[in-house]
Amino acid sequence: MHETVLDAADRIRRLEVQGARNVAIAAIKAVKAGAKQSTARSKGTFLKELIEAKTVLFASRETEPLMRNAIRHVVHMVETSEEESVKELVDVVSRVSSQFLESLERSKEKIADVGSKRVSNGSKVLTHCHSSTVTNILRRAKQEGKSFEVVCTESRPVFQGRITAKEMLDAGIETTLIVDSAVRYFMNDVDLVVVGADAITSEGNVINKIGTSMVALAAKEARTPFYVVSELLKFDSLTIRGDYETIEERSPREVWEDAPSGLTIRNPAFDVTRREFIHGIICEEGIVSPHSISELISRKYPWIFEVT
Ligand code: RUB
Repeated sequence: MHETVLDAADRIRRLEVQGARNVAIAAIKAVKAGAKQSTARSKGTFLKELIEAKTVLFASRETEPLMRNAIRHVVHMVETSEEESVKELVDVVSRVSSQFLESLERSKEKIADVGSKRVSNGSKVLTHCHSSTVTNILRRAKQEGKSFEVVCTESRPVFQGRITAKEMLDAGIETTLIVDSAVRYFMNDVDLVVVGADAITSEGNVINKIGTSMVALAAKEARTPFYVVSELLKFDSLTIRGDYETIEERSPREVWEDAPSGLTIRNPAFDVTRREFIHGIICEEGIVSPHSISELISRKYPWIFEVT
């Protein structure tokens, strides 16, 4: 196994790289760099190395379909390539990876074009955790000259909300940080909730940082619009076949480093927000209903249902 891949998997596991997009980007760059270091002499050995890289990266974080879709796509393109020489196959990995990264970048900008329109002047926007797609929308709205405030949750146990808060302050946006349990307390002051996504299921439910479903509940009670921003490629195609998205459970030490012995600590990283709580999914195709997400994905990315 190439060091580059092991190192990327390790950084992803330790949350040095966080957020679904960044995880997928780091993984695909590692696959690309790993392929360049390959000493394989045949297509078979090269593919074996790629599959090993896929296994290690998939295991680094369980609830990351964008990363899985990216890597599956690259592997599939190599498998179905007519090229036989390793040198040519390395070029295939390189080209397909770069195209994937470019299309991710385009999606991010399209999402910002659409999402920033929902941020109105003088409004207050609440977000949970740190989503680079959400912060990109908010930065865009600011660049468009809008004046608005952001409220971010700290996002226990590892405080990704602080990343959001710093990014917002750097963008010159008035920002308030709250503890996660204060969401309902502030919900009536908020005009809009925008959160990211790690996974979208075939039923249109969304999986995001633990606590997102409670934010959605509070938003529904207060009649505050709740939007999810996500690239369509966060769709988990296995959910259409009946599989459940696995929810990653992280170390109890993240919650309490020197907890008393005998105490059970549970630390799920994500939860499921059901589609009836979601006003819309802001994606590269515009704002869509979670009900129509499967159909849209099968039209835009049919390959997603074919690769395993
Ligand atoms: C991050 C998180 C983010 C999504 C979307 O969790 O839940 O909301 O990953 O992020 P963690 P992005 O910090 O555990 O990875 O929009 O950047 O893909």
